[in-house]
Amino acid sequence: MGFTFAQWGYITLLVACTLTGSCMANKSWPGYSSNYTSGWGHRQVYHHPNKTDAPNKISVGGSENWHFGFNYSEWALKNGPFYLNDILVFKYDPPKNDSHPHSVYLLPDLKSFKSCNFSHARMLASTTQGGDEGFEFALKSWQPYYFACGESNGVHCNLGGMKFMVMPALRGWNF
Ligand SMILES: *[C@@H]1O[C@H](CO)[C@@H](O)[C@H](O)[C@H]1NC(C)=O
Ligand SMILES: *[C@@H]1O[C@H](CO)[C@@H](O)[C@H](O)[C@H]1NC(C)=O
Ligand SMILES: *[C@@H]1O[C@H](CO)[C@@H](O)[C@H](O)[C@H]1NC(C)=O
Ligand SMILES: *[C@@H]1O[C@H](CO)[C@@H](O)[C@H](O)[C@H]1NC(C)=O
Ligand SMILES: *[C@@H]1O[C@H](CO)[C@@H](O)[C@H](O)[C@H]1NC(C)=O
Ligand SMILES: *[C@@H]1O[C@H](CO)[C@@H](O)[C@H](O)[C@H]1NC(C)=O
Ligand SMILES: [Cu+2]
Repeated sequence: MGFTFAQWGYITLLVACTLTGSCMANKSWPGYSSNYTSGWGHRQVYHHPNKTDAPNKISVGGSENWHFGFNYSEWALKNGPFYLNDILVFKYDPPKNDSHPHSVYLLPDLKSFKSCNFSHARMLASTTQGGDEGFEFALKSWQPYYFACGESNGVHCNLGGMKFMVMPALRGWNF
């Protein structure tokens, strides 16, 4: 009978916070839920994005995959914008003696991207990592990403069209 210790604690907190006006916004409060839209303090709480706002998985080049002789800059323009936390999937065949291998590099800036200068590039995926389900890369930061194939001394990047730039867009700015 009577209140449990936890209930008393809760009631005490309620009273204390009513008196001090400091009650808002502790997410660990009982009764608080992330779906809670209005209530004590008339606080408007963030609505979770629904499934249509979830990160997308995009196959780079679509059905073309990642190969020499396709304009990936154009593809990126037509298929964008891509959003923060979206996942790009690069699919390409592992090296065979009858085909040229590919890879995925990140170039450090616009200048090196334009000139396909790999001297400070970072390899994201080797020539063997594009098989099966492909190599996945998540756009985790709000920054420009300069992707390019690093094979044949920059020829795939320069002449083969195997480069594109992505600036992830932010979700939730459409309300
Ligand atoms: C929120 O609650 C947690 C756990 O009860 C506590 O550690 C934290 O200090 C509280 N934060 C604020 C701002 O009251
Ligand atoms: C928020 O709502 C969703 C769907 O309506 C539900 O699945 C989820 O459990 C709710 N979350 C909380 C913390 O109540
Ligand atoms: C999800 O959000 C979109 C766009 O805001 C809306 O059109 C759609 O009806 C929503 N779906 C659900 C299940 O709430
Ligand atoms: C690729 O497409 C971009 C954007 O449409 C264009 O600016 C560029 O000239 C194209 N590159 C080639 C080699 O056609
Ligand atoms: C091509 O690959 C096959 C098997 O992987 C190998 O037996 C053959 O020697 C290779 N040919 C050349 C020209 O490298
Ligand atoms: C490539 O970039 C490096 C470092 O930014 C620079 O030192 C080098 O001269 C560049 N190479 C060419 C061919 O521009
Ligand atoms: Cu290549």
